[in-house]
Amino acid sequence: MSNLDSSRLSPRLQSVYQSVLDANPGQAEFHQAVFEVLLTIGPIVDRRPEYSDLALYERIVEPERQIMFRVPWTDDSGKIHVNRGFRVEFNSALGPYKGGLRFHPTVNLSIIKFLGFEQIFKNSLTGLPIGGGKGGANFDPKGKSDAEIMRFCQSFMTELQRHIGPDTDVPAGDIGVGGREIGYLFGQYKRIRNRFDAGVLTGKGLTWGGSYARTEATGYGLVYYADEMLKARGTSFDGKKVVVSGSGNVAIYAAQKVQQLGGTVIAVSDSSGYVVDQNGIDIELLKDVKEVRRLRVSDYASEREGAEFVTKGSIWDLPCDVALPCATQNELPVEAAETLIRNGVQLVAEGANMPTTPEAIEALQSAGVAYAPGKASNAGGVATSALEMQQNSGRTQWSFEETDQKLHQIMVDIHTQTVAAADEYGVPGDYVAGANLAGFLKVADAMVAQGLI
Ligand code: NDP
Ligand code: 2IT
Repeated sequence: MSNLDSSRLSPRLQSVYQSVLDANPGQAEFHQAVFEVLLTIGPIVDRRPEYSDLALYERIVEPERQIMFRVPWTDDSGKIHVNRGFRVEFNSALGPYKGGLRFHPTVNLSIIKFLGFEQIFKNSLTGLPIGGGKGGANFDPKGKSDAEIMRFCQSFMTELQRHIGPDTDVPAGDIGVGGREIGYLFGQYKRIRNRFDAGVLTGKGLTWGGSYARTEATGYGLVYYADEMLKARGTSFDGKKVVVSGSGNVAIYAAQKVQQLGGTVIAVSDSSGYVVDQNGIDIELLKDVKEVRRLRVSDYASEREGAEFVTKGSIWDLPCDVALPCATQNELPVEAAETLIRNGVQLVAEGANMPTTPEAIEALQSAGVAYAPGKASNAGGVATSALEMQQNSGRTQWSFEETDQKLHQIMVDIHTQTVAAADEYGVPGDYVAGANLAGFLKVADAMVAQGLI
């Protein structure tokens, strides 16, 4: 990919990137995530010469530990299947490794490493004491019975339990892992370890250690962040047409918060197509279709008058003021960015991790579109996970309102921090650089203070 050309990096960082390419052949997503960070932290190299002397850059791109394991399980007919499980414990400078688990057939080491790498800087931006990690399996939950999901989760945790703990590594959900899976995972951990370690997983049920507002947190946090960006441009969500890709946990609660703030969400999607509903998505129906009945957006369309299910083209073909990609990596390529720009989009904020390709980011930024990278704008989920850990440590539970208020304040603070870092380093308005610079500096300084680790 031409714009991952290392000659664009600061000379000191070119060799770092080359060694990442050499040591991790074929890991395209991991290369992409590392390149984006190295591209934007160039100004630090001269200002902080000690980082070079201490091989800080070389150390931060190498995970502290990578675990891969066999996950055997039987389906309802008794047939045996084998999947591959992962946990990448990337960086513990700021706290226990923290990050979600993804169950999706596309999962591989490159994807888990890109997610774990981004998680380091995202978690740093939250201001809370959490390091970075990620895990998952190449397991496809689609079409599986509850009993099959449970047996898979139990087998996965039978190995994972020896690597995690409330002060060591604290997994949570991501694609394909929600409340149901966290329940089965927690049950198996408790059974093997004989410990009710509430703080070992986040995203738990509300009666057994979960936090209010964790389910809503990533989507709500995304919209709180985007709202700050709009405010900075003298506008708001009121009256805006909004397109949200995906229809999972992040997308549903992003759509709900947009509509609470006066915007209209005209479309959501899944991997088979998108649904257009010019009257505004009916959130209760969407939740019923996706969360309760575990159906598809095509089922939403067939149950909602005036809604249309589309399989041709892309959701980004729809004219809108705000676009919120909330499905998966590289789902918004440069062609889509160009269409959005032509149609007058004002803001793109990422709910998913790395949904916008490098070329698309450049196109949006050069066209003057306000663009927020996921590691800033989707940090509300992991931030609320850290709030869940705080509640677990205190053996207490806060109200929805109190937790949501803390989440809102954290997103406002991340916005302020990213804007300030971009200003300080001479790239005002560049949220990518702002997020990477602010996130990186805190982790790097902690690593310096902790010696050669
Ligand atoms: P869910 O599993 O709840 O939903 C995922 C949604 O994205 C589904 O609509 C799914 O459609 C769609 N999707 C997934 N993979 C693909 C693909 N390869 N192509 C097209 N569509 C796809 O996951 P979440 O909502 O939790 O996660 C969405 C994104 O947000 C991910 O990038 C995740 O890393 C990120 N994120 C999640 C956080 C959280 O707290 N959950 C926190 C921060 C970021 P289909 O059903 O057809 O597969
Ligand atoms: O990408 C993410 O930040 C998440 N999937 C949430 C991680 C967490 O630990 O809550």
